[in-house]
Amino acid sequence: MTEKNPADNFPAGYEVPKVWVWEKGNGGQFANINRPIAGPTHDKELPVGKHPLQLYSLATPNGVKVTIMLEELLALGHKGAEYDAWLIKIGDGNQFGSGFVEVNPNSKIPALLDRSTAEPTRVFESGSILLYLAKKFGNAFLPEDHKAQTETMNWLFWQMASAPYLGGGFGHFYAYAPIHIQYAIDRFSMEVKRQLDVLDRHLADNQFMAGDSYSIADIAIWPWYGNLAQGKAYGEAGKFLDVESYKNLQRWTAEIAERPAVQRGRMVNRMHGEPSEQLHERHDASDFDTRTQDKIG
Ligand SMILES: N[C@@H](CCC(=O)N[C@@H](CS)C(=O)NCC(=O)O)C(=O)O
Repeated sequence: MTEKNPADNFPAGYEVPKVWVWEKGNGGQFANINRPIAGPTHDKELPVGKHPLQLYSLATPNGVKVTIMLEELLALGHKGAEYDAWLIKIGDGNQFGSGFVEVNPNSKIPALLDRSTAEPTRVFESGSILLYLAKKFGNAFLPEDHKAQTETMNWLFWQMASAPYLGGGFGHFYAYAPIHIQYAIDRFSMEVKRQLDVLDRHLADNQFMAGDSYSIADIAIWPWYGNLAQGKAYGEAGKFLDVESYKNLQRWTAEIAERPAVQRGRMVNRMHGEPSEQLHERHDASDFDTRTQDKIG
């Protein structure tokens, strides 16, 4: 580590202690749920519905990946992809209930329980869930061709590794931190702009992330980078990062936004935005009907 003058630190005079100590409520939007300890905080069974797949989630970008995938599978005619989507309110700490922790020991949404297997199978981490569902339904949205399948995996893993810079880095320090720290905002804006450029250059020569066909790589990337490209993430972040200038990313974002399964998927477990776009829980395909009528009417 380079030598640092405590007077230059923020707050001025702060010296890094030898051992970090948890001080509850260190500020910021998620101070009430952040904790340095894993495991459940309370006993709470998870509800179980009638379908083979039980999803415990919220319509954050990571959650929306899975509901889009399930709606896409149903649109392809895979009846086994019928699902119950239960709401996990992470702001209220539902992810620390004992039942949820049994499905995801990492206490993060989304978490899936597949009850169609001999023993129920738990699946956590959104990338793992997308791959699990693709394989379960005959490599749906996973190209057979060796090169395209490898590209799909490249971009799926790229998304899993890159989005924490966007959300946990840029989004946190731009929108959620209790103070604006120029060093942090500059560092993560630089990285997110670089990521947007990576996508934009790739999409100049490719219709979708893995080439000609829409895949789980698109389903993973769109809820994060498509949302940002549409100016829907972190308040004024779209303008701040000049997302309009990434023309190929804009083309890809708009094309995917047109898909009916994407429009349905982004409504499920949604607690924010227009009430007509929120479907807090989904237990049947008909649950969308009233929302759609509201939108048209
Ligand atoms: N790498 C995980 C990240 C999941 C994640 O960060 N989920 C957030 C919401 S987007 C969450 O549950 N946060 C609650 C918490 O941190 O306590 C995935 O892709 O599934």
